[in-house]
Amino acid sequence: MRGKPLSYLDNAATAQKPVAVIEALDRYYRAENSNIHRGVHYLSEQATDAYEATRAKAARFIGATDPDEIIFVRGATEGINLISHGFTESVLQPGDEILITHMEHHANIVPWQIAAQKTGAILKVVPVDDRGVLDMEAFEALLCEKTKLVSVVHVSNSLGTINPVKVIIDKAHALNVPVLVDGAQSTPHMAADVAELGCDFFVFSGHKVFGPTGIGVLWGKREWLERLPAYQSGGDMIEKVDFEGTTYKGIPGKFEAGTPHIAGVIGLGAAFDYLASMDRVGALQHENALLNVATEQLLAIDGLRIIGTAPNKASVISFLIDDIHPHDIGTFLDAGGIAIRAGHHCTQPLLKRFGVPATARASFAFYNDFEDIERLVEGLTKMKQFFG
Ligand code: C6P
Repeated sequence: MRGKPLSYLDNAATAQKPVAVIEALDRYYRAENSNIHRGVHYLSEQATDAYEATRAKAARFIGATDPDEIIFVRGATEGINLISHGFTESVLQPGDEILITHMEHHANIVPWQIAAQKTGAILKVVPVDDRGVLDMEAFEALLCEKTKLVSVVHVSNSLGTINPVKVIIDKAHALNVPVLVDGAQSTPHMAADVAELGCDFFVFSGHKVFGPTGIGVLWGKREWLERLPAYQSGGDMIEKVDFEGTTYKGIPGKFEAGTPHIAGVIGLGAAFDYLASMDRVGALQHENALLNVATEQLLAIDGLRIIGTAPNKASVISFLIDDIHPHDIGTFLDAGGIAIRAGHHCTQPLLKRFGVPATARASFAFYNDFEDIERLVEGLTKMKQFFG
């Protein structure tokens, strides 16, 4: 990178891809390219089998038992949009409430704002404290019989906070309120188990779990997916079309209109295989060690302030140094081959809550090492000297 070795510390934005994923994409396009569910020929059968095999792998990846409850979408964003569309069409009424938190990504705010505008429902927001921990007393106070859905992020992309989603789900279910969990930032680090969590919907993006971009997963409980209307319509999602009317396939087909991202699904399948062959508990321990060492060494830099100091965190560190603009921090580090993200991380309301328009963010994956941290700290020290 710019003549320097690379320290890739922007894993929360997207992860690097294992060779197995790149080879699966290459093999599909080179030797197996074909459309699915349509052809009677060999290639189409092969592609269909590989596509459907990934559905079963996706179910195993998140502890779901029924592969039909897996819907392939473009990513976490589209998964949430699919559910918000369904709730707009068939659940929400004027005066109903949708409960989200102050630490949501825009992908889990804007779709609900639109749903509220269209239906007359009201968006309620659970506050966070100065460490970036959810205010659970406020959550309990806001949760009521008017709440029609709780939609909450599992791990904050800006702060790293790991939210107590199991507690949230249990409390919501006690009032018969369904819960959507945004697993975009939890799935890269820890094994999510929807059966154990008991949530009603779970979304994540393929590119953050070492798979291709443009593909992701929405999981929903069968009863919910059967109840919600189709999101898009067209080929492949129908059972029978007549000019007088159309009948739709059952799940998952009902939600997968048109030719899907077949290569993406196959590549994602290779990412699931890769992760299944890994010691994920060991990987998480390594990431936690990186988080602890990086936190300690960054805090030793004079003028550095970490935004997001929850006791239970994933390996994401947002920080500021003196009054140096985060974009300048990012640009300076980039010149030394260190890739971080700078900006609002698609969480403007959250950063406003902390009184800052942007932060610099270093986020780790299992393939990062302690040398990456040394280089980061060295880069920031040089930057401080540079800016005087
Ligand atoms: N966060 C980040 O740098 P998509 O773009 O659909 O793959 O994922 C959206 C999304 C939803 N929820 C959370 C918690 C996320 O972190 C993201 C994506 C990236 O933090 C890109 S903004």
